[in-house]
Amino acid sequence: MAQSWASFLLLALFSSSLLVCGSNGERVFLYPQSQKVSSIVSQRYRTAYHFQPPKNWINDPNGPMYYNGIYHEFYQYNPNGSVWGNIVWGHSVSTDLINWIPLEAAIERDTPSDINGCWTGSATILPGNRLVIIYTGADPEKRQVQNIVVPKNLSDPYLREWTKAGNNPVIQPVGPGLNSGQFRDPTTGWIGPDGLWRIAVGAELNGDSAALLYKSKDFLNWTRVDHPLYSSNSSSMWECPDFFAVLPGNSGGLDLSAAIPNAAKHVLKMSLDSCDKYMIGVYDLKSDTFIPDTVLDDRRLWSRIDYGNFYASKSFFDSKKGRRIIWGWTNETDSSSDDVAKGWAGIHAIPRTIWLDSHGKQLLQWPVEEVESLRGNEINHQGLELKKGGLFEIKGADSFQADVEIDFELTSIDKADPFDPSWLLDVEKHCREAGASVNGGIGPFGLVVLASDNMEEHTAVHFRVYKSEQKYMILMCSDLRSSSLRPGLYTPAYGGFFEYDLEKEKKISLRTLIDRSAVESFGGGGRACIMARVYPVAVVDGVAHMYAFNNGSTTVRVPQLRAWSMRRAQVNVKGME
Ligand code: DQQ
Repeated sequence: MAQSWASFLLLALFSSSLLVCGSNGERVFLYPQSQKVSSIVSQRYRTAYHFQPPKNWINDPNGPMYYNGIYHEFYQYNPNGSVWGNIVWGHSVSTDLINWIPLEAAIERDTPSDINGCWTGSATILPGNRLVIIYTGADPEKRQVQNIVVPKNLSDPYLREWTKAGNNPVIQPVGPGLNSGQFRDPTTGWIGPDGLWRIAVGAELNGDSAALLYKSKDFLNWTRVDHPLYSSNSSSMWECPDFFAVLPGNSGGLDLSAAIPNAAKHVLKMSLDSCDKYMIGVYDLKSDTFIPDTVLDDRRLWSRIDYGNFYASKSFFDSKKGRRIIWGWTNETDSSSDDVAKGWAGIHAIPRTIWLDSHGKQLLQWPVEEVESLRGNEINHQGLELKKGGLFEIKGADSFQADVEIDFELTSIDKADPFDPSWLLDVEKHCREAGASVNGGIGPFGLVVLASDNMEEHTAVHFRVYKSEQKYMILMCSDLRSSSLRPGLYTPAYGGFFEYDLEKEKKISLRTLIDRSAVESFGGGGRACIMARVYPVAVVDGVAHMYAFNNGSTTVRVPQLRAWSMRRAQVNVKGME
């Protein structure tokens, strides 16, 4: 049943494209000039169930919330084009987090305190079900200030219109050590034991990165606390801080403004280096500071929310289902001129439930259950075995729009190769070296998606198992290097490691959501997530193949493989409003 991976590589060698060694010894594909490369403008790259506006540029998710029965998603939006600029707050509403109704922009650049941009911010539900949004404005001098808006008409279920506070900006970029051009992205508010509201704002403070702490009685008049919530000299600025509480081993969410159980931990998420990182620790009420459980000076070692293309994320407590949900922005990885030609750029990842593992060390994420409403017929295979070189084609689902769940069970863990901690400093480099066709003791095994007939184009999402002293470390890679024959794309081999109790668990799961140009993967039950964008050209006009594979020496069983075609969601379809 399973074919060999090697036979496909041979086919690729003798097909219209040519696999050769690059100057650094890497394997690269050359393809004849005559090969037709489809235009990037094709609607085939536009996602069918990820969040995006009808057109133009989108970046950070802003102020996500559930309020009076409606989910709101705001977003950084350029009303004039498909590159970053002229930023206002786009606005959409939903009852299920998957189908969205587009509305008029909620916050526009029409006052001195936001004339140069209405940047990222957060929503807070105040006692008495009152609602407030605090966001960053870029003022005429391009200083960053914090502004307030409130709904104009609370009887409008969609909250279409918003009124700016008369005393905006409510926070000026002043105070010792503060860089007025690096002071933005206020968090959702929370109440301290003194009954005062608190928010954190991302900043550069004396050259260090900081989540600055502000206090207020009424959410309108704010005072900077004399110390930050947390700061670090390992980096120089944090964008989009997010601060929330989680209970170890409990997938339910917590509302930061409600009573927080003693056993809870706190999470500080920060956006830097084009990725979202986090620390787990405690919020010390006495000192009003966040104290991380572990402090790592080298920020390359900080935990990641996602190892791929996922930035500026923001979470909220969903009181409808008692869970915490995180949204992140995923950029295009084509060129700006491609985006201008397409007329759109940027999507949001599928909203994910986020919680803390029972050891209190690692955040886990899983696509919200509502996305399963898009699943069509189920393809189900059980009891497969993938020997070394094994390749099993998954047929019968729409390979451009699919949800695939595979459990991999190891027949032995004896052959795990030794783990080298230096790989943690540059996991992408390790994913490049230990690619999908490079044999290991256990792995690589995983999933190949959007593969052309002869594999000259494909995206591989795979695992390898390493033994590290008393524990096992799992490498998860999402390798985009062969995802497209089109030149000029950003095609890294993303990767991350997670610890796993293999003796207890035995199985390693992979879930991948394929949505035309999005490949969003969740490994080990959500311990490692990798969001990626791909623009295949050889498969778009034809058939794309999808395979489970194993190129490791240890045979891998697949007790269960399920795949579904995914229906198109109603995402901001014009005329719905
Ligand atoms: N995007 C916003 C800023 C934020 C950045 C501007 C992060 O507020 O720091 O569009 O992507």
